[in-house]
Amino acid sequence: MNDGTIWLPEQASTLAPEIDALFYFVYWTSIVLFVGVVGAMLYFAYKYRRQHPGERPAPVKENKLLEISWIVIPTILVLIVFTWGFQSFVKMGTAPPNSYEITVTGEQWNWSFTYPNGTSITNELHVPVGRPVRLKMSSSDVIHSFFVPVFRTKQDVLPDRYTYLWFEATETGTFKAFCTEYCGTQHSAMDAKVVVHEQGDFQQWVKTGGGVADMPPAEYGKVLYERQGCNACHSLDGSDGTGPTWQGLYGTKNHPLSGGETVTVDANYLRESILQPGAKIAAGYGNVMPSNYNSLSERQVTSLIAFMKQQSDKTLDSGGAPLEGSAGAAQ
Ligand code: HEC
Ligand SMILES: [Cu+2]
Repeated sequence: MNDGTIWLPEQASTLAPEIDALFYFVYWTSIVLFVGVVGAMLYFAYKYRRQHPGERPAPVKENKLLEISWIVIPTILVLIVFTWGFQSFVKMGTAPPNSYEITVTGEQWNWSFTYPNGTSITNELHVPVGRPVRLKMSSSDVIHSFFVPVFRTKQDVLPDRYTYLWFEATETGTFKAFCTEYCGTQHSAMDAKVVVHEQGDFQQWVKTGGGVADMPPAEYGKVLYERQGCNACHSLDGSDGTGPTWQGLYGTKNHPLSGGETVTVDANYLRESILQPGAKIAAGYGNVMPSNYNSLSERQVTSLIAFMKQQSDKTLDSGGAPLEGSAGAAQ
């Protein structure tokens, strides 16, 4: 394994050594040329400096060999870089036919990943080691760009069309992916964890819907709170964010809404707030909660509510309790 250098991070994909080799070819060629050109310049400046006020330099005559070599050598260098780079470029653009496909959606300011069996997760890309993986990517708002430095792959993610990126991981471990297209206020926070598993562990992970198939609702709700990105806007410790905190939320009577009326925060209110965030707006907040959570499964919504309930010391006598233990399909 290559631990990385001051210029490049460690290599964790089959493409990485090739990309790095080209980078270092350009890098060392540049150093040699820089030292040669600047060295010659300094030497000549010294050697041919004016020795006395009346000195007139002799006229410079052409030198065929010198002139041909400064045309031919750079041309060869440029052609090497072009051919080499073009080969890698074509390779990066052509996923092997046996690739495992994962659907990626970029959205201000989260990445979500969906697997062939419906397992989906936010801000965590889980992949198998030693198997080509192809990402089928699109954006639900502006242009984003998916970049995994240790894999040396980067591709723009556009609204209204699919773009693709593939890699084959060579190392298990946890790495980082970034958004590399400025996409708004929280662009710099739009990153994701890339977890490379052994093949068997990966199969198991996907089969259990990301390791959550048998989790009790409140525990699964906690996982969803992070995976679905609720934590970007809702705190658990009472601090204010883009959205209201969940601390002590469940069971609140006379919870104020933006129109001046109030509600009792029971499971049905929470459910509606998740599935149709625009229906009732909490007083003091904007209508900015994403509306795409209406695609959450029944089990996911129930689990989120169970988790919110756990974050509160209040209870409701009737009608409000989420259905405990209603573990539905694995998702
Ligand atoms: C981009 C920020 C953002 C994200 C992400 C987000 N929310 Fe919200 N949420 C808000 C805002 C802002 C409000 C207050 C306005 C409103 O009621 O729609 C809100 C309100 C709510 C409410 C009602 C709270 C109250 O005090 O009335 C619930 C419940 C809720 N969100 C659940 C969720 C869940 C569950 C998730 C993750 C699956 C989530 N939210 C993700 C911004 C967000
Ligand atoms: Cu982005």
